[in-house]
Parts: sequence; structure tokens; C-alpha cells
Amino acid sequence: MQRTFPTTDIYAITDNNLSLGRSLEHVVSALLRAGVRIVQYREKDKDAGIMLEECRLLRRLTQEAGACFIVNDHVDIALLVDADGVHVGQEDLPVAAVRSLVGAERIIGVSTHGPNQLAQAIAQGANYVGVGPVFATNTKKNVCAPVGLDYVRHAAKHSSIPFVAIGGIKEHNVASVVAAGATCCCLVSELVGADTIEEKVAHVRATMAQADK
Ligand code: 3NM
Repeated sequence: MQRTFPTTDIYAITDNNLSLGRSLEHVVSALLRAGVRIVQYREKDKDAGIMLEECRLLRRLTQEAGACFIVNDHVDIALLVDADGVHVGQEDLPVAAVRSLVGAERIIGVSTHGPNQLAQAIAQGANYVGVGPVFATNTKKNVCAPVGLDYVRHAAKHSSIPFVAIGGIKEHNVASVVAAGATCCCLVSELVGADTIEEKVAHVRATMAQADK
């Protein structure tokens, strides 16, 4: 079955450390209830067995909601739980190698931090790219300095595949990211760390819809 990257405005990523002590099930259920259509599992400091169980849970929740489910880094876990795709960074396996493992029908996303990496990801057959970090972020360790809205503008003009703007995006600055040409934005700490996740998603979505395009 061919999996497709959904046409949607908000891309959510999990982060247990920023979730105010709430369970993964609580956070992801709230995101899905709020209408988020793509969820990535990204937990850096957990045992593989725990990650597998958590991904099984998220696969079930996303399937019930009709949402797309992506696993960060771990191709093996993505396959074991029948995720829709996998997301890799610049230091992970190259896209061609990931493709040979996951097959033609699954989604591969790649983090990119500049125009050269964008062109390379597209040439290698990525299905979507992350574009960032747009603003400063503490959520991803060892990420490069912010690339700013210029790189978002570049991606909006030149990317032949869907792109997701990411990094330091909040309700208060998301309009500028949309104005730079992003149609899909990823907010990590802003969503999983919100007091009321559903309300935060609704506010971000409304802000994006009203932004100058
Ligand atoms: N990837 P927040 S920035 C997971 O630039 C991730 O590739 C990035 O978290 C990239 O919304 C990032 O809390 C973290 O700033 C974004």
C-alpha cells in the first residue's frame, strides 16, 4: 500500500522530556483529537524495547484517527510497527540505504539545513524534507545555528517535494514562517509542552490560516 505525505498544516513530534509529565498516550491522543494529521515518534533516551512498545501504541492511535505515523531514526522499529514512514537526519543512513530497507511504498523524510542538503535529499528520493532550524531551539541537541526564514523562502521556491518548517516555531512567530512560504510547520515544545494541547493546536492553526501568504 502506497503511503503518502498528507497535505496538512501541522506536523507534530513527540518529546517526553517536554510533555509536563503527561504520558505519551495522553499527549498524542490530544494532538489527534485536535486534528493533527501527522505524528512523528522521536524519543532519544529510551531502550529499544520501550520504543517498540510506544510505537505500537502510536501506530494504533494514529491508525484509529486516520493519521500518518513516522518514526524518527529507527528503521527497524518503523518496519516492526508498520509505520507509514521514517525520518532521518544528515548523520543517519543515506536515503538510498533506507529506501532499500523500507521499500518504495513507505515515506522517507530527511532533515535539511540548507539548499545543498535540500537538493541532495530530493535527488536521493526523499518524500519530504524538514527545513530548519528556522529559529533557535533547545529541543534538538547539536543542531546547527538557525537558518532563518531565508531558507524557508528558498524551499518554498525550489522544493519539488513537500517540506516542513521546523525549529523554534511558536504560536507568536508561526505567521512569519507561513508568510515565508511554508504550508506545513512543525512545533515540538510549543505543542507537547502546552497546558491545553487542543487549544494550542487550534490557536496555531487559526494563526496560520490568517497569515499573509
Ligand atoms: N529538528 P522546537 S529542529 C527535531 O532543524 C528538530 O532539523 C530540527 O523543536 C531541525 O519546536 C528540531 O521545540 C526541534 O524548537 C524543534
